[in-house]
Amino acid sequence: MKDDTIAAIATPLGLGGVGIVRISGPEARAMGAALFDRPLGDHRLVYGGIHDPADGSIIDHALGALMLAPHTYTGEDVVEFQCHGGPVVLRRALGATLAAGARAAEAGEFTLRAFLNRRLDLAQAEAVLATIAAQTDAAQRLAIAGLEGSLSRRVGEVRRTLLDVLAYLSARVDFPDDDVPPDDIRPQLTAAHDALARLLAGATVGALYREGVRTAIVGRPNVGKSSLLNRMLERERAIVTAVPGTTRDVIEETASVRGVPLVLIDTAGINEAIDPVERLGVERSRAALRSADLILLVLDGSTPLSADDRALLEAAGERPAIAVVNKADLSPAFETAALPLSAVRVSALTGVGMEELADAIVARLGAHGSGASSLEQALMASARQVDAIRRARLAVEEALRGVAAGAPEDMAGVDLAEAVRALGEITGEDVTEDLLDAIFSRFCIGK
Ligand SMILES: Nc1nc2c(ncn2[C@@H]2O[C@H](COP(=O)(O)OP(=O)(O)OP(=O)(O)O)[C@@H](O)[C@H]2O)c(=O)[nH]1
Ligand SMILES: [Mg+2]
Repeated sequence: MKDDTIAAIATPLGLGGVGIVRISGPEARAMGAALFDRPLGDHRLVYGGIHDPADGSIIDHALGALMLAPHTYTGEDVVEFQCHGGPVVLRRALGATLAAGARAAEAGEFTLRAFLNRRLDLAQAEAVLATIAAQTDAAQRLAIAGLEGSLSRRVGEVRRTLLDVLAYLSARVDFPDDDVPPDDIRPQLTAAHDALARLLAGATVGALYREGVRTAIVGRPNVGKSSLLNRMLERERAIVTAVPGTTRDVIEETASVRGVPLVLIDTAGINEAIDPVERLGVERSRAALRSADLILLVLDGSTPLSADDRALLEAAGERPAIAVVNKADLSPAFETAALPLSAVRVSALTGVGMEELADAIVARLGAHGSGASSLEQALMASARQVDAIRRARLAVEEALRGVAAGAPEDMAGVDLAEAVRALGEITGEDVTEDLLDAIFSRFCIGK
């Protein structure tokens, strides 16, 4: 654990009403006192001037706050200066703290210290990141639940159950005679397994909210892909014209569908393009079709299916896809029932069918029910956390199989220890330096 004093600008570097310089560590109090011309009071805001220690000139008029350990974000003494929110002011104020002996903080270092000082567990620290990164209301609500410990609590319960079983198993090994009566560990293991399966389901839904769903809008030229994008964004983002081949490059924008952030990727219409620019665009839409998490295959419902449409339907059939049969305001030229994908009739022009499309998307993603009820089961979890839960569940499954097959009890112990370790990676009881680096380097500087 580093015990030096760190400082950073904690607010974004632009023009703003207020910008904050944050100092944390054993010397924070002394440094704050050296830079500020009024005495700082614990958990009080004091108005005063920040001085340049080099020449004594005044850098800014600011509010200074001293927060004494342990009741601070990092668990250390913290000083914050609320300056005027300009990049030059803030750089000079930060420079003064560095001149006074602070070290420039690395990305996520304040939150890392909060974790190391047990102000937060690891799952909560990751929830801090998710709270900042949240792109929709629903994602942000999930992240705050995580910050309040929803994931930690549920993972912790399972971990404790498994530790109890492990304790029992090692007692049986150490005192093989009558002291510890034989007990059936299967009910506890089954309960743990079911709890992990529920966690995994919730985390999988949560991951959708957190990471967003990369959604490619594909189809042949002029079927209304860009119109659909604009309709889903509720603004005129992409150019729409009656000329086929309007969209030539890939456009990416995030829309919220029942609270799930969809990263919509509008692409060039797919056909056998001759024009080299158009052909490049077509290549990109093919790539999007292959790599997206979800495909919205747009068809023009007012004209019969073409060979291009059929080829696309076939390609999309192997991927998570929905057929969006557009131009429902015109008279239909084919039946949707015959399509090989689940299909929704919409009109990007009038907005008809957009609710049904949202239902179909949410159902397709497995985020069942209305936004609210799927949110109740959802847990904000990162890919790393989902992976750890999955490993724990596999290990418990393995232990159950062994017990059922009559394997010696201490064999189950090996699997259970593995499960306990995987769960400990989530809350932070079992983490390596590398893992911490990987997690906290994704934070911004000053957090
Ligand atoms: N009647 C009707 N026309 C539509 C609808 N959606 C789009 N259009 C029209 O279809 C034409 C093509 O729309 P775009 O959204 O540019 O189609 P696109 O698929 O993005 O076309 P490219 O970018 O050229 O591949 C425009 O004239 C739109 O006004 C709809 O629901 N109903
Ligand atoms: Mg277009």
